[in-house]
Amino acid sequence: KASLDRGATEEQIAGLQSWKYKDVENSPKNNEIQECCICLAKYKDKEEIRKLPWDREIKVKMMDYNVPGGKLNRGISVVDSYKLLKLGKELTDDEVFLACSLGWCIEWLQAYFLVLDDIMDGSHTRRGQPCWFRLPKVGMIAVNDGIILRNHISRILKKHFKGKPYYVDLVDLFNEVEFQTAHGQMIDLITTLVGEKDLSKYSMPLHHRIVKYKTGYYSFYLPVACALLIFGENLDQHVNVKDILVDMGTYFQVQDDYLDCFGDPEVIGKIGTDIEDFKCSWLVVKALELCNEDQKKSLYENYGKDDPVCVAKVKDIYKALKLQDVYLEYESKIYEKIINSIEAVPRKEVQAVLKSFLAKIYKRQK
Ligand code: DMA
Ligand code: MG
Ligand code: MG
Ligand code: MG
Repeated sequence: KASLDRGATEEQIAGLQSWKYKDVENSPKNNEIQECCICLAKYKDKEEIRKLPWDREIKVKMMDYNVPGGKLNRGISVVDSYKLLKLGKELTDDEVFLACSLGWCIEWLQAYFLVLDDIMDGSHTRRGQPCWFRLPKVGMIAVNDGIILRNHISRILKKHFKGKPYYVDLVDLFNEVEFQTAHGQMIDLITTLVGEKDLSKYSMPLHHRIVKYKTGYYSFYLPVACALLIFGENLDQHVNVKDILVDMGTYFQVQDDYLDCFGDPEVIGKIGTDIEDFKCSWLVVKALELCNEDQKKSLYENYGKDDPVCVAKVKDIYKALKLQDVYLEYESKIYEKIINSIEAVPRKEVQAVLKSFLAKIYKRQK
């Protein structure tokens, strides 16, 4: 697929989609219907879904609304990485199922982070539809929905991985990565505290620290680490791989910051709020580095205000500073740097995993 918006290839998508996200929660491999286990595959026609207890039906809607609709890059990368580690050897049905389960676990994790992130960022749309908490019947119930989404992960892991030699490492990995992400989110949020809106504290090192934690670990390290674990590797021996993936995550979040302002909402599926939210975005940090005194004064006056006139003034400064060109230059430089570090990794199959992931995001438009 050579389309401009990048992302995974049809074949890579088919890899993850050989199992639907709900199937891993209640697969034919484990037929007992548990209190909280929902398998929509069972309820194909609308008549049957009406017969469901209403609480369960609402929960199915919540999951359908939040889990499956993204680019699925993270989930797909588990399956794709695992295949590459296997050097193209045909996977057994069981292996495909395990890789898909972990892929979907990451998509559940992503759904959980996004439901809560959108509340905290006061966002309006996500994946081309209103943010979950914006639905009149949802509101702050979305906080608990986020918790439910997260709880499913532990259950999927228990259901399909308990008894595997790497089970403890897997649970520990998800816990650790959630810890890193929540702390990244914490720094992201406390830098924007009302009453302390002071642009002078924004710098590249602060930006780097935020994005490394809020994005790098769960979006890039986690999918590859999952694949390495089911392949039987010891994660302690892949510290260099982790560092490269966290760098890739930093690059990915710079793209996210850029697209928040310059992306097409129709394509990215969300309306940017970084300027209104006083976020420590890559764009504002770059602007502060490059601006003159007048522009600096205007940035201080207009950044972080929920007013379209102020937002437009900030965007005008970004354009005057040619941040679009600065970004393109950053993108080619960082790409080259990451490729070089990938080529220093000893094992060719691990290099292939990293290159495949990088290809999914390079020059992405969404
Ligand atoms: C997202 O940061 C980080 C997490 C952990 C969801 P963000 O708020 O910039 O993401 P988005 O632009 O998708 O709201
Ligand atoms: Mg957000
Ligand atoms: Mg956020
Ligand atoms: Mg963003």
